[in-house]
Amino acid sequence: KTLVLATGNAGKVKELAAMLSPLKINVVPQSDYNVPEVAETGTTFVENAIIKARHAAKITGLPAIADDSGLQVDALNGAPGVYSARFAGAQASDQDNINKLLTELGDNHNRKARFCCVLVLMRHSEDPTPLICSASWEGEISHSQNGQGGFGYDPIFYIPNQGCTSAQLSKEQKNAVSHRALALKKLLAELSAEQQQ
Ligand code: ITT
Repeated sequence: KTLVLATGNAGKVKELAAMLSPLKINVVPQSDYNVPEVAETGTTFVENAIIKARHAAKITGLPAIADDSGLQVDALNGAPGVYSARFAGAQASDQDNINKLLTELGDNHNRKARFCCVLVLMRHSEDPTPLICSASWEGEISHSQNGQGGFGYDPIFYIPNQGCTSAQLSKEQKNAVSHRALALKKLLAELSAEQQQ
């Protein structure tokens, strides 16, 4: 059984592949099939994840999982949200996005934020009932960057009960508690329930 990871984000590929590695599934990134990027025209994580999963399933002829995720900052009314990857512009680097976020938040006392992740599994490109699971991870935006692990906004995502940023967690620690880990756990539970029917 082969499953395509419908993402061009190397950080997501690493995390999802590591979390799926105990299963008897052959997990391959969409780059192995030269799947081109598709426009994320949705206004919700769910819409964008469906667009990406359907696109990869169509081109590869294989089942595909897509991940649409982002950071919601309360004091910025939920921004950057679905625009997290492109917050500082279409070609923005993770560092550009972090800089813009820290600038916009300034010294605001309300630093509450959460990562959200929606995972969509399309068994084939015309799948009328894709599996859709979501989860979030509560934290705070730190005043400065810390840690080298993870990707994206991890260096400024402070987790109070761990006393560090998500970039300071080991891969194993992040993959045990992250928004992506939780969403994947739910997806796998739904999948195994379905297979037992
Ligand atoms: P694909 O669409 O190809 O999957 P992308 O990076 O464009 O890649 P998204 O549109 O879902 O993906 O953007 C998600 C952004 O949210 C991502 O680029 C990060 O900046 C941020 N993000 C999501 N999960 C994260 C995590 O676990 N740690 C840090 N930042 C994260």
